[in-house]
Amino acid sequence: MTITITAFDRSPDGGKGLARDTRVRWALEEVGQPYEVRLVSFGAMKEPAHLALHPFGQIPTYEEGDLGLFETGAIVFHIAEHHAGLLPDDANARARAITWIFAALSTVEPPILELMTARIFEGDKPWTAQRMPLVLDRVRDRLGQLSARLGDADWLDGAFSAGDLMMVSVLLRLRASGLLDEYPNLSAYVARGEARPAYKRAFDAQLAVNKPPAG
Ligand SMILES: N[C@@H](CCC(=O)N[C@@H](CS)C(=O)NCC(=O)O)C(=O)O
Repeated sequence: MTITITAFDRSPDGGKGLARDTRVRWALEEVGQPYEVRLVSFGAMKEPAHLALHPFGQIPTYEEGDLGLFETGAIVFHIAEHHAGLLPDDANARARAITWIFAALSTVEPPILELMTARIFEGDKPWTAQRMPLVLDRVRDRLGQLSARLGDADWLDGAFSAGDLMMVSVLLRLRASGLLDEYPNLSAYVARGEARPAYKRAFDAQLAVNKPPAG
């Protein structure tokens, strides 16, 4: 059955791979599943046809036969459950890998998104300068804890898993801030993720859509 995902017809990041279709592409590349991409504009995302698939009018979505999914956590989990390569066979190790998907999305990503919001959407507000140290502290708290847990391991719990895929995807959003560089083991962890051939294929596929025109 054909898998179709949605992505921005033009990502606001200009192809840096930060739009969330990249993590879904990455998961599909890791498990070797071909997929098609339907590109949608910001306008089309708020139209009834897309809202029927994604109640919040966002990308990415995932369609396969009768199944329609939204939320990258659910999509990556679904891919990992149905294809070998992203979750260990051992039941406990599998549960722990799934836990890292949740941790990435519900514990690590929120303060990072808060930082993005403060910088990008609220940068011109009079209270931002006062708020920023608090926002940065919250990100550093999480990074410090994650860094301590990772230690000198390559991945969060044994072999690379969907949990690492999600955590690396979330951390990549910090690259431009320089904050990751304060935690060399996390920087190296993210670099290991980016070095995976499947990540590179996913990144290149989104770049082909979003690359700014030459000149
Ligand atoms: N929690 C959602 C977030 C989805 C999301 O924020 N998508 C962004 C692109 S990365 C989007 O569609 N933004 C446009 C909008 O919200 O109007 C997920 O993980 O799938």
